[in-house]
Amino acid sequence: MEASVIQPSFPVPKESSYFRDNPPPKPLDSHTKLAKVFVSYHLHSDRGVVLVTSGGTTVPLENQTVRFIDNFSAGTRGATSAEYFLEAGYAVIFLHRQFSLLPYSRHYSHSTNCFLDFMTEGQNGEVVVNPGYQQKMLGVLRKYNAARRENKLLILPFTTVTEYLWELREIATLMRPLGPKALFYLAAAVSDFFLPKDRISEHKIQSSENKEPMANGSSDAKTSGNAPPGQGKQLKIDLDPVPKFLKSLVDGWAPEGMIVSFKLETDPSLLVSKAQQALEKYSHHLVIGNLLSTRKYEVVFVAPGKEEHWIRVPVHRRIKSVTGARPDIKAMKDGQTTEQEWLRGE
Ligand code: PAZ
Repeated sequence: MEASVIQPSFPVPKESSYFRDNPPPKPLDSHTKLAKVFVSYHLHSDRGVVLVTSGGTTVPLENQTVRFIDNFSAGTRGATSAEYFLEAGYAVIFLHRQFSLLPYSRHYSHSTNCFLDFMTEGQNGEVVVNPGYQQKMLGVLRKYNAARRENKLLILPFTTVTEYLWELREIATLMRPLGPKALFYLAAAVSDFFLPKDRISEHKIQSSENKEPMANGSSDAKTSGNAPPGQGKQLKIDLDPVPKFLKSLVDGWAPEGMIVSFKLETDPSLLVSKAQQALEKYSHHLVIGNLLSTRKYEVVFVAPGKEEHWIRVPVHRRIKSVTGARPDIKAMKDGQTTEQEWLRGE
């Protein structure tokens, strides 16, 4: 099946109609309850509360979703930053793409090692941590346990862009009483486009030439196209623009909070100007720009009235990771994912 995406040319829908037309995710109520209890718990402490968003959102192409469009993000930035926020004394609400990296467990999940490689059999047939990993794992475990003991980490998942936006609006609104103690650190990679509820097919989009009606009774004209005889039909997806929620966040949902957004680009010549444009458009506090190819070791801070400021991991630290003798997580530094990613320059 060949897919071509036609970019929309009509006006961006308003926030209210987005929420009216795209229903909330099923777990929103339970997530809201958890977030409410969490925020109340920290409300009268000196502690800041940060909402860290992490991972990429999906745009489902079918209601019973077989295919979806995804946004790039492993969750490394978000999960790693969450750990640093916790160490700095913040309470963290970690709103992440389900199954992406999580604070603390990220050191052992999604790596080239199977988690069983971290274990070995003890003298009495018990499972113990491999001596080579003991020291680091103890450090990670202690930090993880401290965060749990002090009720400083709330982990909530999303998958689709609509789920993300519902969750963001709900949590931000709940965080309003925190005033300037609320920090928003928006590292998630959020789709700019979505397929509205009224145009999404219920069942799996068919690639054959049958002109069967869809289960909802409609024709599949929205997602079909002509094809040369004897070939599967093309898939044409007509996406709507996602409303610019950063504006709603800054002006309405979290007017007193500090808001840090991220900007990911692939063209180096666009990065700083796009970050500046975002700052001008939404009037928030900081945009952290990064390029897909170098995001592991350099970012640029763009803040109102300030010169752009680059932060780079020193070259010797990068080289150390890449040339680490053993292809396992011991050769990795905080904030990096797999050694293979480093070797690929990702
Ligand atoms: O999750 P990750 O570490 O693989 O990537 C992080 C990131 C590049 C998604 C993040 O730093 C970022 O730039 N987020 C915003 C993406 C955007 O412009 O939509």
